[in-house]
Amino acid sequence: MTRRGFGAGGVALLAGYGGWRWLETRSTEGGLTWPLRRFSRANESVARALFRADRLAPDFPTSGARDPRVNGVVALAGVEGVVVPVDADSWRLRVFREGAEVRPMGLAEIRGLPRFEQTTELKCIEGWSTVVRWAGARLADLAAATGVGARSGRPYDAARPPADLYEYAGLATPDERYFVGLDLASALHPQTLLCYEMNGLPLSPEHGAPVRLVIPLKYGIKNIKRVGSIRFTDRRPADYWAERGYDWYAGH
Ligand SMILES: Nc1nc2c(c(=O)[nH]1)N[C@H]1C(S)=C(S)[C@@H](COP(=O)(O)O)O[C@H]1N2
Ligand SMILES: [Mo]
Repeated sequence: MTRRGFGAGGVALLAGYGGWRWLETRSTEGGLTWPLRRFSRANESVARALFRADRLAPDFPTSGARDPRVNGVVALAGVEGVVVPVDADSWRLRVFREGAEVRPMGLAEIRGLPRFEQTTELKCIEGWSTVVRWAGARLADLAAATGVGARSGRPYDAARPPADLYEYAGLATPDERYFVGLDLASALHPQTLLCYEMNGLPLSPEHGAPVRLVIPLKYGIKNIKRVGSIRFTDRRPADYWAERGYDWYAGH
């Protein structure tokens, strides 16, 4: 090694050690040393900036649609792991606006919203993906028709959302054992659907009947099955897999 090479390496080594010591002595915020925390915040704002309503997940030819594997039965199955169906007639979607409950909606009401079909990829973070034909209502239309997406609580035109929209939406199963948090741009994205049909048939209990979320710009973990409640809020909602170490945004 030349003298010069050693010098540079030594400086880098010292800088590395010094830098690590410096990081270690910084205050922690939410369990992360603050420069790292700031870095992950920067990533979040980049993720938000990229997530524009005109960014669409690809739509595939319907002929390529297949049934996805049943993956994850948290809040669907009893102790034996067997999925226990819910009764679609008595099922209600409970809708909240920052604490205040708006009247619950039945399946007929959700089916009464404009119907959309899309053939998109369901991508699991485990590494598999399946193209699926989905049918359902846009969450954006539900938020607009009921006014639940806005702080005023007044219904609005989904194409011209008001300035007082909430920042987040949180969805949970009826028993609240599985739950996801979404930034509002993702929740109100035109491909974010409350689905009641999969590949031309009514949704099965294993895939989330009566209604599951399909959000193709996010990984499978955000595609909550058996939705029981939706809350529009300004506080970032809890998220089942974010609590277990995955990225809260989980976009791809
Ligand atoms: N209620 C509930 N929804 C859930 C899960 C779960 O365990 N419980 N798993 C998620 C994961 S990790 C994936 S990949 C998809 C899989 O959907 P599928 O079973 O319809 O293929 O559901 C998501 N929604
Ligand atoms: Mo998944």
